Amino acid sequence: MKTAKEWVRGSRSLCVLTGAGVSAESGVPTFRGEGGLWKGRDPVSLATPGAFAEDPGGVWEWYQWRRGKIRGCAPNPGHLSLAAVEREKPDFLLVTQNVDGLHRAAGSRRMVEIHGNIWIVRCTGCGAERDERGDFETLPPRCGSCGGILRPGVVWFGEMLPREASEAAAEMLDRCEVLIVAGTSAVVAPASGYAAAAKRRGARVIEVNPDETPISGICDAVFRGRSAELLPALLTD
Ligand code: BV8
Ligand code: ZN
Repeated sequence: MKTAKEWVRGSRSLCVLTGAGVSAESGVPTFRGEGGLWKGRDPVSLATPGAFAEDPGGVWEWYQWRRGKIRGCAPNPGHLSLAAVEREKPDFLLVTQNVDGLHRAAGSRRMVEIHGNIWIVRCTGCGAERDERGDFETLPPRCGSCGGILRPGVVWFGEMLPREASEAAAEMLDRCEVLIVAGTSAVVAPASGYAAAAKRRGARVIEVNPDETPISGICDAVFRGRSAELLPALLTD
């Protein structure tokens, strides 16, 4: 831990990639952990444009359930330590796969949400977008101005990542001296390739995860534990 802390402290450009595991200790169910399934259905089969086109109401039931689960959750010390360290680093970017909004709630601003945000709804008709925290009376919800079906503002499987977020992540991966990868099973592309890309370029890669993942083998340091405890340990003196 001492060496890894030195790498982090000594780095000018620090990048952190987070996944659902960073929100687990706030009570947000992860995708692939126990409880990740929903009514026996695999999230990957629900989080697709095809599933939504076929059954927008049914897919919205899942999102409304998830929004309800997340609404009561608060950022944990892992989120807070990431928000704090961004204020100390000249060059910092948090790249999150999480759609729960907890990093922003913790105060993170130098952050890109590469898989979108579950609180944003976007009209499939006129494209109007808004941050909507409440529950919808009827599902699928419809646009007040054009009557089009509203969709969750997240990136589904088979959809491209938001261009700006994706470019900002790529630029940071291209220059960061240290990349910390926390709370991700590293199976979803293109984020699953970020660690190897940074490593190839000479960055030090640190993993924080209780379990082994496909990127564990290429990391310079691996901390097998919980991010709410390990991120503050890594990021604060
Ligand atoms: C793209 C938003 C170009 C939605 C998500 C075949 C056909 C079509 C596509 C593909 C294909 N093969 C591959 C692809 C590409 C596909 C993909 O990777 N599929 C996977 C399933 C193989 N990717 C895409 O489609 C991406 N777009 O590539 O565009 C393209 C276009 C067309 C065709 C091809 C390519 C878009 C991917 C975005 C999908 N959207 N979410 C929603 O939320 O509803 S992904 C979803 O999974 C979440 O965002 C989540 O963040 C992400 C990754 O999961 P994790 O965050 O890692 O969470 P997980 O539960 O898996 O793991 C939790 C980890 O935490 C575990 O390791 C656990 O040990 C750890 N943990 C637990 N507790 C703790 C902890 N760690 C620390 N502390 C703890 N306390
Ligand atoms: Zn509309």
